[in-house]
Amino acid sequence: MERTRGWCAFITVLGKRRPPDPEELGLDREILLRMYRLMVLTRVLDRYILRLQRMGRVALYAETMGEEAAMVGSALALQPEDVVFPTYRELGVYIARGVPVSELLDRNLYTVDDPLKGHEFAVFGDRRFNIVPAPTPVSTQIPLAVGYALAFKIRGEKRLAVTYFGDGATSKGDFHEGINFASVYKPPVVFICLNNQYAISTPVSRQTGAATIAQKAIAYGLNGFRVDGNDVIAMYLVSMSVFEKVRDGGDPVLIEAVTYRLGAHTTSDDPKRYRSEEEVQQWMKRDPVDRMRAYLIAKGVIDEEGDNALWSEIEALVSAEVERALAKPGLDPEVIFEDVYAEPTPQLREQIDEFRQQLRAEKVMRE
Ligand SMILES: Cc1ncc(C[n+]2csc(CCOP(=O)(O)OP(=O)(O)O)c2C)c(N)n1
Repeated sequence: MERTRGWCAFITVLGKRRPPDPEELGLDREILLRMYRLMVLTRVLDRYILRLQRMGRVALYAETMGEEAAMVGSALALQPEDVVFPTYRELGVYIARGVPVSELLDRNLYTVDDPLKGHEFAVFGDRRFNIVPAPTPVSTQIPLAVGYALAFKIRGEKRLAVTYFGDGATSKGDFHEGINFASVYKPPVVFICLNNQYAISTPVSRQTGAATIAQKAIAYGLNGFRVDGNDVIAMYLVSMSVFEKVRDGGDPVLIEAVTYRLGAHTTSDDPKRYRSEEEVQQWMKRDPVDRMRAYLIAKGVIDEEGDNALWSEIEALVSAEVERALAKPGLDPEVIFEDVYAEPTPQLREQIDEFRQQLRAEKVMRE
């Protein structure tokens, strides 16, 4: 990896040249298979949640398909004590952090075991995994991550705050305020922009006049790296190197992962209205899961039979978890009032009473 001040480095491990052997990359079979397994798990779960939304069981879902490598590769390079500030789309990050599939389904299906008790659009957050719940407003997690990192620095803790965000978020003040603050106080924070080419219908060419997102770091006196975000190995190696340096007191860094959202923005979106099928097909050829499979087969890490067995195993695992989650009762509607105030305010008590009356009236009407 080239670490140049004032320029972004282009990294393609699996580019046109001969793909390097795992040994040349310093990676063993175990870590390569782990990356692949987590990407496959993310893909299969993502497809299941999408189908559950279409069945009317999930309220709203932001698809991950196409961005698995950028998410899994970077998150696998983190330490458990590092704190992650994701967006609503980072299913691959949650999975790589070790969040069980069952909890992700409880969250999306709002079952009785939903860790966030039905609050908010289906995003995950949990202290056990050092994941801060993703906000719905775009980019507000960025300054929070910087503040968290500053606290680590003041306390002398060797931990990172890592924030994920999209290309669209880089047009918001929060991004500029966060990265500017980080450039002055230099806390241990890493900014990861998942440049999936679109912010809903706005293409990245209408988002910024700059040639890259990575180069925005330069204006703040920081390093920016532009990485092939559909190459899980490149994402992992760059993240490992960057995280290690920042953890050891190096300056904050911006990583731009160049990738593509193969699915819709959310289940409320119709991407056919703003991008061509031809464009999607071009990116399908760079599908990160297919690329990793091709690499592992070419290098003899896995064979066709082993690959089929892995997909079947993961399909069976996710399908069993989906069945279990669907069989669970839903949340008590009243939990929506919990966990906001330690003691409900008088206005909230009034609303709870009104809500109970309404539920009773609905019950009577049903009977
Ligand atoms: C402050 C704010 N403005 C607008 C929206 C509506 N909105 C939701 S997601 C989104 C696009 C975000 O795009 P990007 O940051 O590129 O991330 P992506 O969804 O592509 O992963 C917008 C405009 C919002 N949630 N918050």
